[in-house]
Amino acid sequence: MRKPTFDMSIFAERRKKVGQEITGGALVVSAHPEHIRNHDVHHPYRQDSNLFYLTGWEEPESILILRPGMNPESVMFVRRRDPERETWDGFRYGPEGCEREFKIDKAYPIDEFTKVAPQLLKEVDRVYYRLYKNKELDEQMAGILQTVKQMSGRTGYGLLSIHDADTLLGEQRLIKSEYELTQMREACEISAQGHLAAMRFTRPGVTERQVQGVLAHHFYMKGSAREGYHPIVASGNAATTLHYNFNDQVCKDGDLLLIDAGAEYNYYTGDITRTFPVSGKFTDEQARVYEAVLKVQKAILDYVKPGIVFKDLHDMGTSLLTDAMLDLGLLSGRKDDLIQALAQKKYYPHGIGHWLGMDVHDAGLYYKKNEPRPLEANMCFTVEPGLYIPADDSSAPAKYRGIGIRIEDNIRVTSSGCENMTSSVPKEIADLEKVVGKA
Ligand SMILES: [Mn+2]
Repeated sequence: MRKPTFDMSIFAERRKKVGQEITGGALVVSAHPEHIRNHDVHHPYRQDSNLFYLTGWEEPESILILRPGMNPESVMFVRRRDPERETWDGFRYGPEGCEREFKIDKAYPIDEFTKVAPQLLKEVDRVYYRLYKNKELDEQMAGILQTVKQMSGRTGYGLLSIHDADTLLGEQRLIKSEYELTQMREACEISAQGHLAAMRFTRPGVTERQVQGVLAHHFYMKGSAREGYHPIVASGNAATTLHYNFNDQVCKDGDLLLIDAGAEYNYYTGDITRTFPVSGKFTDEQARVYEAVLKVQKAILDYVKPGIVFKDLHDMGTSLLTDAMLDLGLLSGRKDDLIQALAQKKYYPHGIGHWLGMDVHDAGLYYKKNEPRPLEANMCFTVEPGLYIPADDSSAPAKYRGIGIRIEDNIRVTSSGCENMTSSVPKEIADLEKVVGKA
C-alpha cells in the first residue's frame, strides 16, 4: 500500500485559506490531462499545480470541488481502483484511499462526476473554474450548470456565473508560506549545486548533452523528482537563440556556454542561468559583455524591496541594458529614442524576470486593475538580464558577434530587500574561472 509522502495538514490549511476568499461559492479544479501515450510508451505525469496545491493528489483523471462552509466541504472525483489496470499503470488510491489518506471529506469515482456535481453545486451562488484547460471538462461543466439551472425550476435564475479559478489561486500562490519557502530554497540549492557540477565538468570537447546529463544526475541524486523544465545548454552562437534546446553540439575552446536549468523539488522549481567560458578563461570581449550584464543584474537585485512595482524592474533592465549596448557600440543614438523605438529588443528581447514557484513561470498577477502591482514580502521571482549578439549580425562590432549572455538568480522579497536563493552558484568572473573545468 502506498502512502502519501506529504503532510496533509499543509493542503487542508491551503483549502481553508482559499475557502475564506470564496464564501458562498465553489471552486472546481481538475487534474492535468494525461499525456498522450506514444506507442504505449509512458511519459512522466505531473499533477496540475493548482490541484496539487490544494490536495497533494498526484493521479490523473481527478477533480476537486471545494465548497467552503458546506458539508461535505471538500469533494473529490478520482479513478476507481482497478487491479488489472494497476498491474500495468501502478497503484491507485481510489475514492476510499482518497478520503482516508488525503483527508478529503467525500470522494466519488470520476465516472460519477456529471451525476453528482449538480447536487454539489446547486447550493452555491457562483463557481470558480478555469475554462479552456480541458475541453472535455468544459463541456461537462456547461452541462452541469444547465442541470443546476433546471433543478432550480422556474425561479428565473440563469446559469451560475463562472469566475476564473487560476486568478484566485494565483494570488494565493504568489505569496509563499514558510513551508513553501523551505521547499523553494531546497529546489534552488539543488539547482545551484547542479550548475556547479556542470561548471566543474565543462572543458573543450564535452558535449552539451553530457553537460545536460551532469545537471540531471545531480538533480536526481539530491532528491529532485524531475527537472523544472527542459534545460538549455547552449554553447557558442547557440546562446543567442533564446529557446535553443537541441543541446547537441560539442563545446569548443573559445566559446561561452549558457546553461538555463532548474531542479524541481516537492513541486517547487529553481530557474538558474549562468554563462561561462568552455575553456575556463574569458576572452577580453566576452568579459566586457559579461561584466555589463552582471552589473545590470546586481543593480536590479539591489533595488528590490517591498513597495516597488515589478514593472520598474523591467524598465530598469531595459534602461541599464540599453546603456550597456551604447557603451559596447551595439547601438548608437539617444537612449530615450532607442527605447521608444524598442531598438534594445534586438539584443535583449525578453523581460527581466517572472514569478517563480510551483511553475517555472508561476501564477499570480503582474498588474492589478491595470496598475503595476507593488512587491510584497515572500514573493519569489527571477532576475535575468541578458545580451545576445548573433554571429551573423553585421551591424554589431565583429569582436562581439556570437556572444550570448544571461545571468539569472532566484530571489525572495524580504521585509527590506531581497534574499538571493541561488547565491551558491558563482557569477563573478574570477570565481567562475576558478571553478570551470576543475572536476
Ligand atoms: Mn527564467
